[in-house]
Amino acid sequence: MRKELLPGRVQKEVTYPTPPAALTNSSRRKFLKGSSLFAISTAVGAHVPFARFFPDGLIPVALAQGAVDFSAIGKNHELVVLGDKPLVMETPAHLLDDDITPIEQLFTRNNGLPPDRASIDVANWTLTIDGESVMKEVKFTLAELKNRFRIVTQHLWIECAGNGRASFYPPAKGNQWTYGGVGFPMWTGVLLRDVLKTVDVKQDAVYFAYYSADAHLSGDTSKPVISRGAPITKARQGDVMLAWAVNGGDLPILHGYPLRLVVGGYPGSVSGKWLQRISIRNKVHDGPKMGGTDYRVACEPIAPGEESKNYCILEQMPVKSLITFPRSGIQHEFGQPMTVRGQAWTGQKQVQEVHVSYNFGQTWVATQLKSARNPSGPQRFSADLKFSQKGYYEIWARATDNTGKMQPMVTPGWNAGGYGSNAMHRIAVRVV
Ligand SMILES: Nc1nc2c(c(=O)[nH]1)N[C@H]1C(S)=C(S)[C@@H](COP(=O)(O)O)O[C@H]1N2
Ligand SMILES: [Mo]
Repeated sequence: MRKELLPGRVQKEVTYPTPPAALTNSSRRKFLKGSSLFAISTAVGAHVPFARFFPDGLIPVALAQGAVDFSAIGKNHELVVLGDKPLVMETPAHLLDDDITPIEQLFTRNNGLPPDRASIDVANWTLTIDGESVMKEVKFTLAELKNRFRIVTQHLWIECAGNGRASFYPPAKGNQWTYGGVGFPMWTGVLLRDVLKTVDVKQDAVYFAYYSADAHLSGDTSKPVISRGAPITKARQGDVMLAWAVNGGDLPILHGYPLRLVVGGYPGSVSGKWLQRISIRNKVHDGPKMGGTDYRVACEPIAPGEESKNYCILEQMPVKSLITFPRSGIQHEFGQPMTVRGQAWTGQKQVQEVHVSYNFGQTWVATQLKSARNPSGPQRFSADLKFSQKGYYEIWARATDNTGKMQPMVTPGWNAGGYGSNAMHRIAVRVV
């Protein structure tokens, strides 16, 4: 059993059933067939409210949790599994308290199946640069990338555009990310702009797009699962990397071994993993996950639940922050100052300030905010809070970027895909 104090929703401690440590294949298969209230309840070891509303075959999160062997994939077992096929896991806020997120704590977002690590021949892995807007296709081996270009190491946050989706109402379809679809690792590689300088790019270039080695859930690799990109002007900036290492080691297979894009400030979906090809396009890229409601939001504001006539591609991510210490639910000794810290980031130039409140937003305390190690890097904030009486408190954090935009209290801009939620993070503490 684990006990937790959650902000707002509950005023006293609630107890959740512990998910089963592991679920055998046969019990899982049985569950998938049965999917009855009884089957679900026995599988998670507790009564599941509203189980009758589960569509057939949908695995509740507690079951997916049991379906993942965390140590086999090199992941911290506290990551929360949002789906196991494809594998999607988010990081609880307190596991993002390191300046540089340890790789075993980085969230994972797969759209299909990663290539088999054993099948990857690194010595012969090539990156092809092609497309309507290059005069001549060019290929680079990994060794050529490493030898011919300046190697850089940069601290760049990566955030899934759907991070925060769970807060939309009416609910938005897709992985129900809460706050942890973000991480702050250190990437090593070369700059895409340096590589493009050696390629004959035509004047009419509009967009760059990636193609990768992952497969559809069926195993089909004949067409891409996801192939996204960004305006060519972005490719010319210093925060777009072709990375082969993270936190000083090879990329783990889950995170794109042996090569991936890391596009600073943009939705994580642009940071293509298992990178094989970059196409320089003479139009906005039209690969899978570039159209419909994928990574696109209403151009003009719509009411929640409404349909939009015009969709615009989500580019720079909005300003955001996360309280990474203390952990929600802790008890704090009265009379002692409480250190609050976190991470803040923005798709704009930089985060200008972060404030915290412990009285539901009635007053705000300016935090000490560090500058980023490099452009598009995350920034740490911290503050010491003093409480004048014992009791239940919520700590809220609110970041403001260099354009003057600040995080809203509630989820802004409802959109069908549930993208770009940057509502403030809140934690609950009890001062005793
Ligand atoms: N080839 C490929 N690249 C991909 C994806 C994918 O499914 N296939 N997922 C994207 C999405 S939606 C996100 S949010 C990030 C997640 O990166 P991570 O799993 O390393 O944290 O990878 C992006 N790159
Ligand atoms: Mo994503």
